[in-house]
Formats: sequence, C-alpha cells, structure tokens
Amino acid sequence: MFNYTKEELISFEDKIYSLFEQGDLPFLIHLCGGNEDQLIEIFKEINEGDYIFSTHRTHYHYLLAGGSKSDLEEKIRNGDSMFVFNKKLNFLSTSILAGLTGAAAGTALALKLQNKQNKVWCFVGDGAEDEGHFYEAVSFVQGWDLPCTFIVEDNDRQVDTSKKERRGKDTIINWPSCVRRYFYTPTYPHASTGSGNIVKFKDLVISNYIKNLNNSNQ
Ligand SMILES: Cc1ncc(C[n+]2csc(CCOP(=O)(O)OP(=O)(O)O)c2C)c(N)n1
Ligand SMILES: [Mg+2]
Repeated sequence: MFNYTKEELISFEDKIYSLFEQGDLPFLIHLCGGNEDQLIEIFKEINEGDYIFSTHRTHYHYLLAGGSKSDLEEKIRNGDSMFVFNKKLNFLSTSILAGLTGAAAGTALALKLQNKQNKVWCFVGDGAEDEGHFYEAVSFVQGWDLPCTFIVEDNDRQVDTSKKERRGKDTIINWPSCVRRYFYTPTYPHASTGSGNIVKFKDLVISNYIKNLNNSNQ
C-alpha cells in the first residue's frame, strides 16, 4: 500500500499533463486536481479488501487505493486512463457516467449475504449524479442497508455546464445517508489539456495521433 501525499499526487498529474502536451499520449485523458485533501481524508476510511468503483477520472482514486505510480503511468501510456482495473486492489472504473453504480449495489449485496466485513466505495461526479440509474442504485443500497457508500465529487461541472445550467437552479440534491458529497474546484479543465481550449485539445489529440502513427510505421 502506498500513502501518497498531496504533493506527490499533484506532481503525478503534472507529469501526465506534460506527457500529453509533448504528444506522448494520443488519446483522451481526464486529469484530477483540486480534490487531493478531500480524497486523502476519504481514503483513510477505506480498508484493504474494500471495493473501489471509480469514474472516468481514475488517477487519484487508483493511487490512493494502493496502485503504484509506475503501474498507473503504464496504463495511461497504453490508453487506459479511463479503464483502470486491478483485481488485487478490487479496483474497477468506468468511462460511462454512473456506469458502476448498479454493480456497486450488487457487490454490496453479495458482501452482506456472505457476512463479509468489507465495504464498497463508489465514486461519481455531480454530472453522473443526474443519471437515473444512480437514483436506482442509491435507493437499493439505502433500502437494504447495504455496505456501500457513494461519494459525489461535486466540482459543479458536467464537462462545462454547471448544476444551475443543467437543473435550472443551483440545487444540491439531498440524497439519503449512503451518499456523501464533497465540493472542490478542479485544477484542470474537463479533459486532457491545461489550456481549457477545446480547439487546442482537438488539435493536440490529432497531432499526437499522427505523430504516434508515424512512429509506429517507422
Ligand atoms: C452515459 C454517459 N453520457 C455521457 C458521457 C460523456 N461524458 C464523459 S465525462 C462527462 C461529464 C462528467 O461530469 P461529472 O460526472 O460531474 O464528472 P467530472 O468530469 O466533473 O469529474 C460526460 C458527459 C459519458 N461518459 N457517459
Ligand atoms: Mg462534475
């Protein structure tokens, strides 16, 4: 198990960002940042053997779950930033918004039926929180007292839209007790570049792709 500090988490993401800007990562990645303190606190409660279900923004979750930096960097270099999986760590992620919420509820049901002490921790963004199947999973977990906590990572952004733009009002949904929320201001824009400029991002993805294609043809 690694206990990464806030500084180590930040420097990991900074390195991944520079790899992207240099053209070494010809695909979409979602960088973490701004939520180091909150996540470090949450992961203090997570025990070995617990199940961790992550999102499209996996890097910090994976490192704090006990993944090594070199392993994660290799996965990212292979294009798996959004598809990080590690059976030993009971770590699974999905690029589909709220895509693992049903699986989290099912895993929690299995743990309960087997009288296991382990828990499920399922992370979602405030955008994923808008998905209907999140509601279904939360209702099931709450109703059957299952060992599962959903963490809403609320950066008030689904890609670039705020909760107010999406919902008409700046509503903070009052979920039952199996759901926790923390707020943070993200360091990086929604995906990949530090520029926040979607045109620059597309250009970078295309030029990175062509560069890698040329390299692989040599
Ligand atoms: C079902 C589904 N719809 C749309 C997308 C495209 N998509 C990827 S990330 C994202 C926004 C996610 O926002 P949020 O859940 O708040 O996470 P954040 O990026 O803010 O951490 C969207 C719409 C998707 N991955 N899955
Ligand atoms: Mg969000």
